[in-house]
Amino acid sequence: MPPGKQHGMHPSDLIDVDRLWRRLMRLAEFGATSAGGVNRQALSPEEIAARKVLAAWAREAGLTVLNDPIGNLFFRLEGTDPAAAPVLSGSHIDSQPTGGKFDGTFGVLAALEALCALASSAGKPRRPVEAVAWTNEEGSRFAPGMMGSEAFTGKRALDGMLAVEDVDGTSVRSALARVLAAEPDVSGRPLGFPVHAYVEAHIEQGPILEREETSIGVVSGIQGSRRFRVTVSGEAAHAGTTPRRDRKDAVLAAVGMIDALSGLAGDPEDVMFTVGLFRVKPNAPSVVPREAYFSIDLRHPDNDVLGRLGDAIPDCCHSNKGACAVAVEEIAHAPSLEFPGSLRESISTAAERLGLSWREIHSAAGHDARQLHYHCDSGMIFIPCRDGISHNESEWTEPHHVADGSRVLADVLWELADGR
Ligand code: HGY
Ligand code: MN
Ligand code: MN
Repeated sequence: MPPGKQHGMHPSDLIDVDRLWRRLMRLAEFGATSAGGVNRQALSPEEIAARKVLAAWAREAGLTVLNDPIGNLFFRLEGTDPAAAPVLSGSHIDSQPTGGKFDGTFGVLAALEALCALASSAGKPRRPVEAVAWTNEEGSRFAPGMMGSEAFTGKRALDGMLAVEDVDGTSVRSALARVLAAEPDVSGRPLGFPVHAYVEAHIEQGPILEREETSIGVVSGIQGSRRFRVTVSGEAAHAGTTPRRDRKDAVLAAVGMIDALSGLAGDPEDVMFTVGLFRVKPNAPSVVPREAYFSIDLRHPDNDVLGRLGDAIPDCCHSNKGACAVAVEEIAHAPSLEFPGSLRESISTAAERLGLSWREIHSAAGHDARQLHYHCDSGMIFIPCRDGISHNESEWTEPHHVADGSRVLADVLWELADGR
C-alpha cells in the first residue's frame, strides 16, 4: 500500500521539488566551470566531494549508504521483506570535461528524492528500493565508460578496468583507492546482486520532447554503439630539413584515415560517427609527428549497419596508412536494444495518472540502463532539455520538467517495489 494511499495520496505527492532543485544546483558546484557547466570527471577530487554530500543527504533520510569494489555508491531504503531483490534506480554523477548540470545527476538525485519521499511517509514498500550512482559512466577520463554498471552486471571484469590509465598515467586502481579511502564510514558490499527492476531517469539530450512540448519520454530502447582507439605510428623528423616525400607523418596519415572513415559512414544524418579525442606526439610545431592517437565513436540503431560499418574500420585505416603503421583496437561494443514493454507501460501509466503528456522515444545517447537491461527488467524516463543540448556547459532543463520526471519515477518505483 503506497504511503498515505489510504488518504488518496501517492508517492509522487511526497516529492519535494524545491529540495530536489536545490540539490541539483548544489551538486553542480562540485567541478563548476566558469562557463556555467561542470567538469567532475570520474574518481576525481570533485567527485569525491560530491559523493560525501550525497551520502549525507541519504543519511539524513535514514537510508543506508553502501559502496562496492568499483566504487558504485548505493542508498538503500529497507522494505518489509529485506530479503527480496531490491528495485534499483539511478544514473551517474561523473561528467564530461565540459559537461552540464543535469546529465546523470538528474537521475541520481531524482532517485534519491523518491527514496527520501518514501522514507518520510508512513508506508513501507515490500521490496527494498535503492538509488545508485554508477562509477565512470562517461568514460572521458578512463575509457571506455560505464565501468560501474559493467562491473556490477559482470559484462566486463573488474581487473581489466583497474589497469586502465588516464592521460596522466593515473590508473583506475589508484584513483578508486582514493575514493574508497575517503568514505571509511560507508559499508562495502560485493559486486553485483539480484535486482528486481531498474529505472533510470535522464534528460533526453536531444530536441524532440521540447520541440513537441511533451513532458515525459518513455524510452523504447537505446541505439547501439561501437568504440575504437586508433594508434598511427610514423617517425619524428625536422620540419625544415625533411623532404615531405621522405616523411612518415602520423598526423597526415590519421587525417587521411578519418576522411576515409567519414566517407565510409555514408549518410551523415543516420550514422553517428565522431572523432572526439586526438592526441599527437611529440606535439611540437617543428617536429613531424611520430604518433597520432584518436578515438572513434560509432552509433546506429540498426545492429546490422553497426556491424557492417564497424567491421570495415580496421581495413579502412590500414588502406590509408601510407608509410606509417597503424593499430586499431575496439574497446567497447554495445548492441541496439529495446526495453521490455511491461516497464514502458508502467512509466506511461504513471505519466497519464499524473496528467502528463508522454511519448515513446528511442535513446540516441548511451546510459547505464543498457547494461542493467541484461541483468533485470529495465526502463528509462526522459525529460526535455533546452534545445536538446548536452555534453555542453549550457545544458539546461526547467524545474517543472525535473518535478514531472521525479514524480513519475517515484510512482513507478513504488509500483515495482510494492506491487508486481
Ligand atoms: O556518450 C553517451 O552517450 C553518454 O552520454 N555517456
Ligand atoms: Mn548520462
Ligand atoms: Mn553523458
